[in-house]
Amino acid sequence: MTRKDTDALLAELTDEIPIQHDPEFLRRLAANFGDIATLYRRLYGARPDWKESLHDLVRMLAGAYRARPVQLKELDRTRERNPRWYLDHSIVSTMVYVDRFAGDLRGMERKIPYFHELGVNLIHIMPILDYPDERNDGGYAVRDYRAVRAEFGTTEDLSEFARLLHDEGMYLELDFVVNHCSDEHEWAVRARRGEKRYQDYFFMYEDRVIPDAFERSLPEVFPETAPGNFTWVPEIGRWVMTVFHEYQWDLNFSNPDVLSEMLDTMFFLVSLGVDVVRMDAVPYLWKRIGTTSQNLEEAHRVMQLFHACARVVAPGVVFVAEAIVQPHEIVRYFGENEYAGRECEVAYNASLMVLLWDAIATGGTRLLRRGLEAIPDVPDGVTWLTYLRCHDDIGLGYDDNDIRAVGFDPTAHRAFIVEYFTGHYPGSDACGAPFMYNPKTRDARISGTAASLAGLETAIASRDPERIGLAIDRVIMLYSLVFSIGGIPIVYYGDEIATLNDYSYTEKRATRSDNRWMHRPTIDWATAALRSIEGTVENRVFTAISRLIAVRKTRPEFAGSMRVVETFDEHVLGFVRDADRSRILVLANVSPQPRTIDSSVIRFSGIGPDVRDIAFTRPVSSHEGTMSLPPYGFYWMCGV
Ligand code: OTU
Repeated sequence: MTRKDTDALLAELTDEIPIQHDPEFLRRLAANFGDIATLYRRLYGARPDWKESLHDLVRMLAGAYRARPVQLKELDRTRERNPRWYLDHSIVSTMVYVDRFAGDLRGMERKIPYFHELGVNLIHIMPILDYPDERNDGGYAVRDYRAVRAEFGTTEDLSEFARLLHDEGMYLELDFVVNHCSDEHEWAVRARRGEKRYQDYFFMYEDRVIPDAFERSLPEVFPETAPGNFTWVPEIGRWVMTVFHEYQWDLNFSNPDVLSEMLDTMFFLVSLGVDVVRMDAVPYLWKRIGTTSQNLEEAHRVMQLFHACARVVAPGVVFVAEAIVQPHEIVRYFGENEYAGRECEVAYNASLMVLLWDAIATGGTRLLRRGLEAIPDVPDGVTWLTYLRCHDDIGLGYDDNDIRAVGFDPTAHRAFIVEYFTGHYPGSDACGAPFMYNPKTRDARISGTAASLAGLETAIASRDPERIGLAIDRVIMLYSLVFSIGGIPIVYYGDEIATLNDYSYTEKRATRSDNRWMHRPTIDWATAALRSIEGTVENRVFTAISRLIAVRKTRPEFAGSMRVVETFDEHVLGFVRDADRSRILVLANVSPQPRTIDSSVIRFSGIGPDVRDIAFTRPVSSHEGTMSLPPYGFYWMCGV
């Protein structure tokens, strides 16, 4: 639509509906209405009533704006003046399950000093909205988006927690499970009762014709436990689309009522004080027969529309895309062309995550380097979430072409990675478990905590101090890359004290068939207290991680640009990070052997000749033109 068309539409609207005479709302609406109307027409323009439903949407935005608490409106204004607040190098994230970390939301308040001690300040709390007791996918099957699950507290407790975080200069991140809801959600219950309005919120079919047509090209997310993408619902005699588990009903975004309802829901959540919204499973938001129904253009349009509406109601809020897809598809969630930087400001760097683990398995940097060099350009003003572990499995989502380009066979290499991390490869100390092996595609993913995957569990069982030391060094080296390579780093809760796999999930019906629970630990605070006792594993890891975070916060280079440098050793990764007038050179040995490299690397990288290590202020051990790195050793170097 042209500017003239959207202006005319907006004029119609302002005449017709009592938009609150608030200059701020009207200014933001005018600034973003062009995008809103254009996107809306692209998605719903084929419907005869699209203009009326767009009017309804704007009315809803006015209501959401009015309901936004004054102190959050103030925060929005501050962030409008500093729109890049989330790009600051001082932001370091963690993600925690409220119950497993602190019991409930009140308990979370008491953990704020722990967050300070570690140095994290963007707190992602895992799903806490009301969900059923058993069929809940760890909270990703929401029964009521407007209520906190009773065991965690209330929505007031959540707002209070957000307020406390803000007072401490911290931020709150919450999931928005946007693609599906629980089959116990009121919409699903009413659909099952036969109410047409709510049946249209989902994808429902009386026979197998359409489901079969979809199935021909739809992949399976949980092939072992939830094969197929449709579930028979006997009460209404219909097949319902359930791409994830059979109790997670996919919402139908081709129905504008669903869009409006979910937007309204999101505004309710952010009005509680959420700063960062994690958009769960975004690639799946739009479905079309004959496609994989992932990453479709309309899914991007829906997100761009969400973003444009948020710029009107809550411009201080930032979106994270949880799109665990191929590298070239992930970057599209930052927005492209006229929407560059205006879809999601942040995205999980799933590609880098698996490449870090790849470097451990191979003891080399071939694929990691290739992947770093091949990370597609991203728009200005966006950033990555850089992580090693999260609550999900590790999917081997690298690009086959990259694997081939470095001389490996994609199928054989993936099989090797799975063998390595499940501890079946000779010499591997890794202790992970295969997740969702799919015999049709031979695809497997991996579960396990960072420490167990890095070999600590096996090493402790062997009582061999050298092996234990090596495993600890592996974890620390990996985290040193997470903190230095770019993006917002995440410390997955428990990793900072080297938590091992928890096998008790097999004892409970709700978790038994999902081994992702082995890396969703219940923190034992007596064990965590060992972090202050010198020489313990917990102490060695916690001290290093908190130290690296503290150093990162002092160095603006870590928010600057990154460039891979040649080290002439395939076991040593090198890159520089640049601020306006200063540079840091990072070198990391990803292998269990000591490496000696040519010190010209320092000169060629533009720092030096005299350098110092700021990571642990260790002397850089150089000798006659060479420099050595111990097994899994690393330096963050700057000139003196
Ligand atoms: C997400 O993950 C969540 O992180 C999971 O915990 C949920 O189970 C799931 O959504 C359903 O809500 O497939 O293996 O491209 O890969 O959304 C994890 C994105 C997943 C998907 C991702 C999904």
